[in-house]
Amino acid sequence: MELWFTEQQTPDLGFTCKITKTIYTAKTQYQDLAILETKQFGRMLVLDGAVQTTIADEFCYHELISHVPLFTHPNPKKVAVIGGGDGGVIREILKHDEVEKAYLIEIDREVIEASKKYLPEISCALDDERAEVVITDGIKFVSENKNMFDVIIVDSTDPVGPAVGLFQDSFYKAVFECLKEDGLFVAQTESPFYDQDLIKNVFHAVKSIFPITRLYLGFIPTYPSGLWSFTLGSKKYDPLEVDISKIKRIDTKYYNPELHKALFALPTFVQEIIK
Ligand code: AG3
Repeated sequence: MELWFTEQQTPDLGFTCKITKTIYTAKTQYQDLAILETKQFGRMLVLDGAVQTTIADEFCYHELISHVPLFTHPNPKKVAVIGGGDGGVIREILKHDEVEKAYLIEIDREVIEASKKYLPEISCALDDERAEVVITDGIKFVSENKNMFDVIIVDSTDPVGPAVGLFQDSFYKAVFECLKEDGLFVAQTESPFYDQDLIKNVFHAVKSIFPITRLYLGFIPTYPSGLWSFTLGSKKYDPLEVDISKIKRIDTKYYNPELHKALFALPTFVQEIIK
């Protein structure tokens, strides 16, 4: 018998994968969690029915959300990830030698535990001595800590359920305060094809708080429409002013220095969204 998993990406569109095994399912305190073995993408983490990451394409998302901010900041020593319990962003952050400490601020302990057990390729750096896991609400953490980080990366789920607050103006204000005086942050901000209002609202909210606000795009095959956006807010450093000849070569499959600025070149319909 064939088994298929479908994420209902919009009320009128599904993304369907053939699965060979349901590896693990749980109802956590915050969400429904599943680890599936798919034919096309290998093991897949699903939260509340939405694909979070897969072994085959996780590098696209994790590299894009990590290396753009980290290579924009000249000396990122203290970095925080809000969400991202699978550990993929932490793994990428720790490829940067100057990083002294990377904090994972995750609300749902069970995401971390399931990822450690079933997605070791992604979660492998969580036990690194430079990584520190804090189980708490990201909004609370960011509000309670001031002037602490060089870079903050918001690796949230979609703006429904536990992540709603991570897309609100008050959260971006708290992120601003939580960053050092020359700090910067990046948040994943969904698909420019399906989530135009969200991108517009986030962009303008960030722009009203941070001196520099930029949107960049990447391709993530398993996410709605494949085309994905990231919003960067910075107090001082502009990703478009980076001297790319000084970017160190690290082991990546998507990110490279030549792409660093090119990612910010937007299709006309995306320029329109943030105008
Ligand atoms: N966080 C962003 C996932 C958004 C996907 N949305 C969807 N499938 N509807 C991914 C976490 C990876 N560390």
